[in-house]
Amino acid sequence: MTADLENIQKKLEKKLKKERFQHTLGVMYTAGALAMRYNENLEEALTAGLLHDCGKYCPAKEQIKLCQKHHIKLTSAELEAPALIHAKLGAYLAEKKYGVDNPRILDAIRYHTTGRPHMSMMDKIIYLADYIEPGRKMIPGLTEIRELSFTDIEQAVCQCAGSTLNYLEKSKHFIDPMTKQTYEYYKS
Ligand code: DGI
Ligand code: FE
Ligand code: FE
Repeated sequence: MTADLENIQKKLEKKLKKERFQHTLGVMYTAGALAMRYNENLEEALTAGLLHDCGKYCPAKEQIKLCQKHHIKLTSAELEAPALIHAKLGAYLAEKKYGVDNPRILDAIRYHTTGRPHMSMMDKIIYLADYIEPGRKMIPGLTEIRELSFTDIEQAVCQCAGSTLNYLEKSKHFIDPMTKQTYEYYKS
């Protein structure tokens, strides 16, 4: 591991709760494996995986306050569903507090929760690594999405988005238009 990655890891270990940090390591290594599979830059994938949830070091209410403080504009959907905020805040913190200036890494962090149409390979890798990392609780369809991530990444993204949407609809959560758009785009 490079010195940069080691430094970020040490900082995050202090900031995040134990389970969140463990999840973060799982996403980092899974993103690394996917980067090897799809010829993506390995260090970029590891960095994005490591930092993807760095915005989750405090509760949602504090995340909103931090966004106000740093003039990060939140959409009405993000205010309606505060579980989304850590992605945008995370991209900001990755840049300002962890010294990342690579837009591919910052975008992958920014879109890791909702996805987006036309995702880059790095976006897809982090979106899926977050969903399939070894520490994730087993849910129906997960085994198939784990396999698909390494065999047919477009189809994996489609099923991941579909499964998330299905869960949100069933549990009557507010759905961000972007979450819906991701599914619609990858379905066709
Ligand atoms: O941060 P993680 O827990 O590792 O995972 P995540 O960033 O993918 O997602 C956090 C939560 O956000 C997860 O329970 C799914 C949820 N989510 C994704 N899209 C939407 C959403 N929640 C709402 N309310 N609306 C959405 O559109
Ligand atoms: Fe997240
Ligand atoms: Fe995550």
